Amino acid sequence: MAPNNNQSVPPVPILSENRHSGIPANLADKANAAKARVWKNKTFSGITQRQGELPVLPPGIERQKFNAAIDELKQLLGPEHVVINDKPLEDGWYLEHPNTHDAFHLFDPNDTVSSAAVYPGSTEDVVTIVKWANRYEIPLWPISMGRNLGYGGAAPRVRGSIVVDLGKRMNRVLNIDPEQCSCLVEPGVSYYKLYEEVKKSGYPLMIDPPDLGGGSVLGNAIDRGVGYTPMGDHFANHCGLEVVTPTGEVIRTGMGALPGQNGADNPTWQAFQYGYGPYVDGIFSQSNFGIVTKMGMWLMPETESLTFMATFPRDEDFEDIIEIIRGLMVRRIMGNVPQLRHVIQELAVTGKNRKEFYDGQGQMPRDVIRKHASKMTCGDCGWVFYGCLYGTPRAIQESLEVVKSEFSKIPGVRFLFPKDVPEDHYLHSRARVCAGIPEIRELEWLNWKNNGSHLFFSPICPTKREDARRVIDIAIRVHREYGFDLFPTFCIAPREMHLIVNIVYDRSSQDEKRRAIAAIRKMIDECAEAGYGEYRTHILLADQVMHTYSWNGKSLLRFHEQIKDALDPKGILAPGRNGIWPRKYRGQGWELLGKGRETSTPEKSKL
Ligand code: EUG
Repeated sequence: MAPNNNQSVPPVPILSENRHSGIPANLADKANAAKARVWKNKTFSGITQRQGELPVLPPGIERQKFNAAIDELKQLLGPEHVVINDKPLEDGWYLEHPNTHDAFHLFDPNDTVSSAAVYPGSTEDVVTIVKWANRYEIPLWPISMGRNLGYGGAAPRVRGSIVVDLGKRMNRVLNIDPEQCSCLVEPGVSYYKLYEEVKKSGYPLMIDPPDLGGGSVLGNAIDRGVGYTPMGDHFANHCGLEVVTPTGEVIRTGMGALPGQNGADNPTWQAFQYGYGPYVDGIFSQSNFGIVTKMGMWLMPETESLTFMATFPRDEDFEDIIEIIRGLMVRRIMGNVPQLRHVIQELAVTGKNRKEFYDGQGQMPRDVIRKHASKMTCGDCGWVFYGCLYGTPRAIQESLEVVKSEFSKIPGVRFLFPKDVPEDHYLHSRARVCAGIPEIRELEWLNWKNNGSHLFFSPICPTKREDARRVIDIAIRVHREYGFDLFPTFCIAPREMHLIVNIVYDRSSQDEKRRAIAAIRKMIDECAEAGYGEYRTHILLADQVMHTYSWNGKSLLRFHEQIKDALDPKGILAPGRNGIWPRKYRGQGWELLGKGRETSTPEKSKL
């Protein structure tokens, strides 16, 4: 297909213009510029034509039955709220992401596609949809915002599932409580939107955004995503859920189960996480056990912060850096989620194509990275640390002294503060994220390749020198073998680290897609053998990851399956999500456990 570099780039949707998934007006210029850079690196249309009869049907559902079911759903919800997926598949971009398939496909884009999208406007609508799905045994795939890029986007694991797009019509911030420092949100509230609503409220509160602000606050928390302030563990800082179960009951967790006076919400729903009895919130995170329609989230009282960057000269400083960081973090001298990145990411986050640095095939050689880094703000170094200190100006200065003296044990360390770096340096964007202001900068890595797409490899390891070395060595070796540049980011907590490896590939290339998936499969296996597992993964790798959590003959997976079968006897809710399959799918080849086939669907299934 012809490149469309000369075409003008359509402007991004704006949040205030009634687009829940849009960009705030004040970030629109940045977003349009970022999009233009991506368009410059586009060498194919990003639109995939469809094959065969449409829409793609869910397994075991005949077309006549499907059409009758859809007619009924249209009657139940209003025809305008049910949309059949029968158009060409447009990959779009971050702000115009599709809810029809995975924009960053690893297989054929036609593989993990939905049959339709349905847009509920209320919890009652969600109940209606769930009961309808049980009647017809049609699988549902709920999404909040449907971003989750690098992990499958909005795509359903089972072809032909109906995407329940919660965010489009359920996107209100229902409450902000300035005394309890909390809020109550619906699935369609992005970090961009929550930030704007908090600002509008005038209350002195801060939110905790992840690297990109377009994701759903609710969706990110229940997928156990991470941000960078002291409240960076999003699931740990949620408080209270409203959930529609797979058979259409509505429950509220924690204190929400105790009715407030005269029918009001319970006044401690967003204040005390546990309520009474078993703490069930956990089973609605990274699962297919319920559809979360409301979530409470704690907010941080506004505070001063100082974001800084420290560069360490040698790649081999790595283990010593990790030890020092742990010491600072377990003592809570650093109380947020700092990042440690390899210097190559300073090149990538400029938004330039790798060709501008290096025009050879395979990995960019270390001396080429060095040559370019030497001319940049970071200078010739191995690792770059982005941290942030919080509190009163005095407390910040005191902590900074300790951080400086600890890091100075590594010869050649350099500290840089926002005032020291050019206006377009990434440190400023980091400082905003750490101060609770959602950003869009992190997307720049995608320009590394033409038609840049990414896949996250996200293992957890202890914040300790030997473990960190073992995990990074696996990533180094496998990336070398498969010819990908290695982009490691450690998101660090006191006791463990999330290593996020961003595999950037050209999605117009079958070969790159195959190598990306082969590389991640190998890293998952090798890490598991060494005792390290992923905290989150792409929908097509969920089975492999879930099966690495195999202690005592995979007894935990069997426990999940028991819960699944009890809660969802018809197996309608997000089959295969997080590697959990309903009974009727099990043992028929749905599980994607290793290399081999390049489709999500088994050849023979009795469904
Ligand atoms: C990032 C962090 C994540 C994740 C995906 C991306 C950040 C990349 C800590 O979790 O899951 C710079």
